[in-house]
Amino acid sequence: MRTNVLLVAIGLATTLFGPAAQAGAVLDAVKARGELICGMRGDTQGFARRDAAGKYSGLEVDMCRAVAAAIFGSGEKVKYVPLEPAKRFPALQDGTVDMLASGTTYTLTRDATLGLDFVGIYYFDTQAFMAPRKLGKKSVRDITSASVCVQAGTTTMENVEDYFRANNMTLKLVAVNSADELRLAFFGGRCDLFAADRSAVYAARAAYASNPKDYLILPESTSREPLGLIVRQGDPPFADIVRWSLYAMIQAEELGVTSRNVDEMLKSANASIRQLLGVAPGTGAALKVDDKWAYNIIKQVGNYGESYDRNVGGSPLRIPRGLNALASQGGMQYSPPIR
Ligand SMILES: N[C@@H](CCC(=O)N[C@@H](CS)C(=O)NCC(=O)O)C(=O)O
Repeated sequence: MRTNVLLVAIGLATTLFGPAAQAGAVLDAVKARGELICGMRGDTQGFARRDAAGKYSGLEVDMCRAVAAAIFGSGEKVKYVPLEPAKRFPALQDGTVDMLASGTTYTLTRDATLGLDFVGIYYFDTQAFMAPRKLGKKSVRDITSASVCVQAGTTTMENVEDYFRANNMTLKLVAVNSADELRLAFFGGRCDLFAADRSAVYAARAAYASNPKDYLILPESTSREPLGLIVRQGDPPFADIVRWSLYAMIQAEELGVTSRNVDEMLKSANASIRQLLGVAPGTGAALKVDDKWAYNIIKQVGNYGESYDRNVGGSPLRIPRGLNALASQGGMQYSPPIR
């Protein structure tokens, strides 16, 4: 079954890819349009959320703002397109969006067969289960049989099937399409467990549980879900800007450059800071953008840690930094040299 789905996906992908992109064509088109079109998750607290005034915020939104700041000098020049999981790859393949920062796990098959490229990992996620406290399950080890709500078209669904099979647990899968359907199904009592990326589990509990304290997020991480920034294959200059926009945010945190002190830092004698902020020229020309590209990202969006704390680490999500801490702090995030 899964093989068939995969083959259909590969077949579709090969027929759907638009005209072969020529190097620089996407970047040129984005510049000519004056706006970046970014696909992200549907309403996900801390990652991609629209407030009553229509303003988007979240860690994924910040990834898009960073790329716009690098290209245009303004992080505001972004059009956001919320996408449910099954729609995100087609939207990138057919050019509806320029890039995805959409809670999408970097896997070999997706990278190698969809005509897309993963260019960086902005969030090291894992898969988690949530259960109503009254179910009395404190650990996945307490579960022998369960109905599980998941979103179709996700790695989650495959992981849950694999995990239950490997541990001789009885599974009743309730697969739905959108995040809204998932929350309605679970909080409406249609399943024992809610399975998703840990980020989405925290987001759903914080934003949608009538009383978050009634729900327990089980401690086990049942898979690795590195969430990637994704572009169409065939335009390395655009891919480079997306990749290095993320790295600039990480590098800024490593160097102690923040949105608040970045102007002061322009006077720094530190060669790495001078290079990052474009005081020492060169990286802008290499990326075909202004030498102040990283300065603009940091000034407007902040460094990676600032974005993390603002969106994910603070209230209401309070997800510990964990794997997303800098490598120098025991985590996984670090930037190759910006020079
Ligand atoms: N990271 C996994 C899971 C993706 C996933 O489940 N995404 C959900 C929640 S994390 C989503 O994007 N929901 C937003 C929506 O459906 O609008 C994958 O790439 O397959």
